[in-house]
Parts: sequence; structure tokens; C-alpha cells
Amino acid sequence: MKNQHYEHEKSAALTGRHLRPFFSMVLFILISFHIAIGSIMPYDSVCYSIIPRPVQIIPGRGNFSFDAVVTIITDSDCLPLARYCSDQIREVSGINTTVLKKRKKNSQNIISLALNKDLLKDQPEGYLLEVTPAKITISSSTLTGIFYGIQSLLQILPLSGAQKIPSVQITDYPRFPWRGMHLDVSRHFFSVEAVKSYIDMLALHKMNIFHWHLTDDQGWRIEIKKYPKLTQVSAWRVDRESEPEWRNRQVAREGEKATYGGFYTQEQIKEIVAYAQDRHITIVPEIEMPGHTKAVLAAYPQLSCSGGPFTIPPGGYWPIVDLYCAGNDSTFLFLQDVLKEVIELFPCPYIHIGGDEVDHSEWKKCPKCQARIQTEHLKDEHALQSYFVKRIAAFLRLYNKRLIGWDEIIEGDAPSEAIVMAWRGMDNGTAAARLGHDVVMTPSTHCYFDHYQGNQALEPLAIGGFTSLSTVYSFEPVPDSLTSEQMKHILGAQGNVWTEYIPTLQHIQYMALPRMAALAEVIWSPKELRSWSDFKNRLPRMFELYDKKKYYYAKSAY
Ligand code: TNX
Repeated sequence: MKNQHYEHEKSAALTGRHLRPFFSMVLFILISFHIAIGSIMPYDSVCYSIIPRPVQIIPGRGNFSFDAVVTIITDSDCLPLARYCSDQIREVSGINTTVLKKRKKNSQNIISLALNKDLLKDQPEGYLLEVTPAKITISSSTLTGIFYGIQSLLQILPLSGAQKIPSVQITDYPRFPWRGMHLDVSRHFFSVEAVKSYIDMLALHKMNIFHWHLTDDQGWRIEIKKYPKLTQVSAWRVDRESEPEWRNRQVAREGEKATYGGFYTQEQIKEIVAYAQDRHITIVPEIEMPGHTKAVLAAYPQLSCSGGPFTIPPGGYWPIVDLYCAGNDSTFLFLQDVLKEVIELFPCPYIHIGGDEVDHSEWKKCPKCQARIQTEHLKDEHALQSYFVKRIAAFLRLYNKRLIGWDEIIEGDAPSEAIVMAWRGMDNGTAAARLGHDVVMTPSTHCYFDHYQGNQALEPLAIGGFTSLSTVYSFEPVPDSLTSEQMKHILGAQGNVWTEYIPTLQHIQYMALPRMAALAEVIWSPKELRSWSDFKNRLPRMFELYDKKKYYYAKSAY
């Protein structure tokens, strides 16, 4: 397109004066056409290299220059966002801006952040980003929308060279309300700073849910005041980090001390929840039950069927046979106490209770569990598990919290308000939506970022599987086979980072990036605008941003 213009101008200059008006007209039509179709041309999308791809991009004329002093103008509502915007611009492009609450007369060289109640009213997360030679305006009906507008601005800022960005008008809003990323902090523990850094990665990709997998067999990570042994005992396992093959290190050896681990104090949890809120991210805590609970049982063996003793596995543990006893009322009292403290800490409307990968052999042998099956007139141990889930859901309901569970929860009759997280393929999510459940799609085939993403011989040791960047990009969360009513139950999708083989923040970054970028586009951008080749063209600019933020990322897509 650009070259065509150039060629065209050259030939106009070579022709006689009398032909100039005609060629000017043609040129005008070409430029108008170019602007009109701007939002679908790959040329423009590279020029405005934003991931996830915005709904509409209309290129304008001229550039906004950062050569002069730029002022961020805002009212008091947007003041914290203006400060965040200023910090981010400095971090990404080294440009200093000042923040001002009042508008100067004839303002030039400004970035204006403005709430506009009438803008994109039915798209509360939507925003408008306008760049003209005189100013940049980010507007939305919500602070969340303005936050996303800032994220898009960061992606078109000058990173080096000419301090200019081209004029443009961007209208944008997400396709799905659930844009999630999960992190397992049980198999490996990550510091408060690491978790905050992960939350920043989510924000950059316009993700709005952080699913925090806080408990599992290998460690309990959240302080519960009523049960101090959860952090004194359950948070610590023996250190086998020098043995990379996780599957081999199943049990602690005689005399080995539990020195690896950690937990978040309630104060730290509050700090992280507030940090996420400032980035318009909701944290969904996961407290696993009835399986994946060996770390708890090591501290409180009376909650199991056998009474133990148990040790915390430093690595792989399979099958998941050590469960909470479902026949014991004290199990439920314990879980209710724990959940009460969890509910206090997390303002989000959901609590994830796990529910995955349970082997029922202990329940089959346990007289208390068998008695429960009898008294509750349950068919078998599957029905006992759904009794378990329903009892917890009823408790959560008292606090206005909705239960979320992995897709195993629909094997019995799950409570109707339960949200199902479909991980064992799309079919379980499809079935759950047909049953009327809200569903988050996270099939391991497309959304497991602990899998390999490139040639295994060249990649760091991973759990297995293969989920390439293009596989993630090809993901479609809404199954064709659903009716339009059922399709409304698909809330969105989520990427999962299980950390059996991932011991450091840098390694998390490497596994999550750029796959998180591909998933972000799947769940934010309109389906009809998705294009793998166009995405690949925009990726190098995203990599530059990752470099600025000192994130590790995989280049295996190439
Ligand atoms: C399955 S996904 C699990 C996790 C593992 C993961 C490894 C799910 C609900 N359970 O416990 O960490 O696979 O990919």
C-alpha cells in the first residue's frame, strides 16, 4: 500500500501540469480508502502493534511527539491511574511525563485520561484511545477501561529512535469476561515479589482473573490463624531441587529435614489482593478438596480416613489416594473454618475448591464414609464426592460466594450455580454448558503452559505434552455444537501454569510468554479479526516490551 502511494506520487510528478488535479483526486480517493479499511489491513496492524488485537484501529494523519515535555492531565478519579501511566511510560520508553489535575489553556502535548459515562456503555471494560498530533486521549466509562487503554498505549510508545507515535483512533473491548491465568504456588513456592510480577504480566495482556492455586499435596501456602500447623508443618517439604526429575522424587528419605517451602501471611495476601485490584485483576483463590491434600494430612492426619501418618511428598505423587474423610463431620468443620478466613481475605465472588483427580479407594475402605453413603442414600463414592461438593457449596452460598471446581465436579450432580473449569478437553466444558453451568474453558491441549512449547531437546525439562504458540492461538473457547443460549455459559478461558517442573519466576515467565499473548488475543479480540500471520507480525514489538520489562520469554515460535 505504502509503495503504491509512492509510485503513484512519482508518476504524478512526471506527467504534465494539466493532469495534476486528476491525479490528486485519485490520490485522495486512495488515501480515503486506505483510512476506511485501515482496521482490517495487516499494514496498519503492524504499525499499531497491539496484542491482543483491538476491535477497531483507524489510522490518522501526523504524529504525536514526545520531544517536548508531555503532561498527563486527569481529574481526581483517574489520578492513581495517571501516576501508574506516568511510571509505565518511564519504564517502557524512558520518557518522563508530569501529572497534572487541571487542564491548561490550549493544551498541547498532553495525555488526557477521562471518564466518560456515555462511552461504550454496554462494554464496561471498553475504551477509546485517540492519538492526534496535539494530544493523546484515553477515555472509558470505567477506570478499568482506562487501565486497558493505558496498556494499549504502552504497546505503541516509542521504544527507541524517533520519539513519535502515529495518529490513530482505537476502539476496543473484550470478547469474554473471564480472561484468566492460573499459577500453582504449591509444587514450588514463589515470593510475594514474584507473585506481584506475575500479576503485572497479566495486566500487560489485559487478563482480568488470577487463579491462585494455593494448596496441593506438596505444600499449603496460606496462613490460617485457627490452624497454625498448616503453615508450621504443611508449608514445608524436603528439598530435592537438585534432582530435576520430579516424578522420581516421591517420598522423603529417613531423617531428611523439611526445609523447602514457604507461605503467605494474611497481611501479605491482603497486600497482593490490593496490588491485583489496582491492576483491575480479580484473584480467585483455590483451596483443594477432597484430594491433593497430603500436605494438610501431614499436619492434621485425623482429617483422613486412615489416620495416617503422612509425609509431604517433595515431588510426584500418584494416584491421589490420600483424601479428606467424607464421613467425618470434623472434616467439614475444619474446611468451613478455613474457608471463613479465606472468604475474609478475598473479596472476589468465587472460591475454587479443586475437586480434581481423586482416587476413591480410601473412601471404599472407610467405615465412616460407607456409613455416610448409607445415611445419605448415595449410590457410590462418586455420589459421595458430589455430596462433599454440595455441602461446601451450600456453606459458600451463606457468604454469597459461588463455588468453582475442576470439571470432575459434574460427574455427580453439581450444584447449579457452580462454575465448571473444563481442563480434560472441550467435551466436559460442552457437557457442563448443556447442563446449564457457567464454564471456563482451559483444556490441557491448548491452555497448559507447563507443557513443552518447542523442540524438547532444546527446551528446559517440562512435565511433558506439547502446546505450541500456534496451538494456543488456534484455540476457540466456544464449541460450535452448543445452542446460542448454551454458548452464553462460556465465560471465557484460562491458561494454567502448574509448577512441578518450574522452580523460578524466570522459568514461569519463559513458560508463560509469549503463550499468554496468544491466549490473550483468543479471549479478547473479535474472532473474525484473528489471524496467525498477523499476530506473528505483531509479536516482535511485544518481545521488545518484554525485553524492557526484563521478562524471559520463549522464541520457539520461530
Ligand atoms: C493435572 S489440571 C492437574 C495438576 C497437575 C497438572 C500438570 C488439574 C486439575 N490437575 O494437579 O499439576 O495436571 O499438568
